[in-house]
Amino acid sequence: MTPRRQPSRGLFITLEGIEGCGKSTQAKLLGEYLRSLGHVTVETREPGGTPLAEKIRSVLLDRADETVTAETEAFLVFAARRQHVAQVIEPALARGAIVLCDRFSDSTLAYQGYARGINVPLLERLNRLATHDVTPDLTLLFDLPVATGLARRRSAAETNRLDRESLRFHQKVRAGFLDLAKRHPARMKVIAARASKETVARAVSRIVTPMLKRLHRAGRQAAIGRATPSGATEAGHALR
Ligand code: ATM
Repeated sequence: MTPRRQPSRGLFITLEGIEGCGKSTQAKLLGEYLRSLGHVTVETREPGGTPLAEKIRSVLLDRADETVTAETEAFLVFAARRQHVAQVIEPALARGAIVLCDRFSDSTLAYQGYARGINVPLLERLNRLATHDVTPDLTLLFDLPVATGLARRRSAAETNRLDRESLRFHQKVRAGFLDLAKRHPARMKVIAARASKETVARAVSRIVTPMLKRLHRAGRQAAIGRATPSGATEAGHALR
């Protein structure tokens, strides 16, 4: 498993949390905000984001009457992720876009690891294979009590196979996300998600805005790097 992460000029932001935490709404609002500032964004989701990965999503979330093992879930998610990273995320970052991804690797650790019980370090290794070491620059974790999230979610028109898991399962997912945030404090920022969507959106922009300045500076440096005679190095990724 060779690390193949190339320096890129874009910014990779993931949005995570339990069901009903409001991350999809916040992804949309953040995308609008970033585009209003003139940034190019790519909004995508996992599992999914390419035609093949969306098919895998349907299989994963299907409510058919067949028991699905934890490992089956993990392999489906990783297959979808490899395709998504290769086809969408890496090219977008290479073009300098801001990629907003609704769920990514932390969901696998929270759902298939902390909640289903697959060894987390093993999932982390498999994840490196699936992502070729593409790691978010920032992960926004929208946190709220499980009962609140599930009540929101279950009032929605459609529920999927995982929505219908027990309260205990979703509590383990939430605890897993919070543990990951403790382990990765520089990358993962916890946002209280019980407030109104406007209040949550303000909390998001307070975190994201300073990163845009650094992205802008890095972009300028990269342009200067490219303008120099051959042999000069390009500026690396904005935040690495
Ligand atoms: P959304 O409803 O947030 O799009 O997520 C779809 C489901 O995929 C979500 N389930 N519920 N409830 C969590 C699940 N999922 C995983 O189990 N592992 C993963 O790695 C990812 C990305 C999603």
